[in-house]
Amino acid sequence: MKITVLSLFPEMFPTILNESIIKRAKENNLIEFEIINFRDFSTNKHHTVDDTPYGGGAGMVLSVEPIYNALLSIKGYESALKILLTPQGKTYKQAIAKELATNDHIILICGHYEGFDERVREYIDLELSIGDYVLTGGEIAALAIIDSVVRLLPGVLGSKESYEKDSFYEDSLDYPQYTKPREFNGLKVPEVLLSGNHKKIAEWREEMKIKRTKERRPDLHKKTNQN
Ligand code: 6GU
Repeated sequence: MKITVLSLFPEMFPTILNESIIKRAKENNLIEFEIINFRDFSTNKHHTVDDTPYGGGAGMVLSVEPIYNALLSIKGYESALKILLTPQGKTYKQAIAKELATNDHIILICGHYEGFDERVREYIDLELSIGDYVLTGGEIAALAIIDSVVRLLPGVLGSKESYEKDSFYEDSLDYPQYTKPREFNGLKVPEVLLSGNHKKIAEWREEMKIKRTKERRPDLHKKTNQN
């Protein structure tokens, strides 16, 4: 898979993309990144990428031209899935991560300031938000999306780290986990986990998943219709 990012702050990306699981996925050629500063595609003398809004009002609006020119410069851009990152987008969920992970090439466009010239939306396929709060720009949203998509690509996680038991994988939360020591400050590990009875342990985990989802995320619980 290839992920292209259009951003005015390309230096926000390398640290996170060069660590841990994403770094390993790159080394194994499972993912390739291309980070483009769309300021480089401004055609005016001062390389501006924004201007004051028509009709007046505060702040600056990102111009359509540099973004359009940057998109056209991307090899294979016609067939790539082009995604605009804004607080007005569809709320990002694990189900969307699974869908994105099936694409060969996605393009993430990060905005700043008061938003994009509305005409940018003519050239994209999907608009996403990572939740109901406002970020100063789309970069952190792009990184959240990248991280969640890359770990779903075949071969990225070993079977030990597998995503199939993740929270949200089947619209439910994870069960509680414990490791050594058996007792800490009087807090004991549940007896069943020490029993060696795999059937009992699996039953307990399933029960805890349902209990947790019901208590913490009644919305998810209702959706999956467990009791
Ligand atoms: Cl994608 N961008 C910005 N600027 N703020 C956000 C967001 C995106 N998602 C949630 N808040």
